[in-house]
Amino acid sequence: MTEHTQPERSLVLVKPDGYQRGLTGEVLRRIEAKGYTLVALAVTDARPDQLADHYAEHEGKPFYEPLVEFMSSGRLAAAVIEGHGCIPGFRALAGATDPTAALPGTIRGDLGRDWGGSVQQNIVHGSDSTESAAREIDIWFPDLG
Ligand code: DAT
Ligand code: MG
Repeated sequence: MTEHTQPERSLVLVKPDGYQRGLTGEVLRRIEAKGYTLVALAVTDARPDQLADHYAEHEGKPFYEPLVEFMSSGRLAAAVIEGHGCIPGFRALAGATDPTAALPGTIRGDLGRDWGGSVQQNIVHGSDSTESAAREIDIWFPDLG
């Protein structure tokens, strides 16, 4: 079959809650089972400047400070995934932002819950547009072409 469009890339994070709970493999398994390709993978402690860039759109919101604190609370796993439609496709795998509302069958719905904190701990991040993906891939994998 001839491919008519270029595959796109998305930036996925397994957040500190997911990493700490040993769910990195399960998240990556779902990505690969869906058919997307892993093109970069890293386990890292997020630097403050990376989090400031990554979550710039949320600066000033009530959950911003707890969000940055949460994302700094332990190691996370970062991945670049590739495949046609993988930006909305991974968002569908992830499910709704609120893990209580996220549907069973999704990562957040199957594996996440409300822990009573001031920020939602919802296991994964996925880019929400081609522009966000390009920006976020550059934040976490500056050496990736
Ligand atoms: P998403 O991660 O689904 O793209 P987002 O970009 O709107 O969601 O928010 C970034 C993260 O901030 C989200 O994963 C969890 C947290 N968050 C968002 N809205 C929140 C809220 N109203 N209360 C607490 N945490 C929230
Ligand atoms: Mg978002």
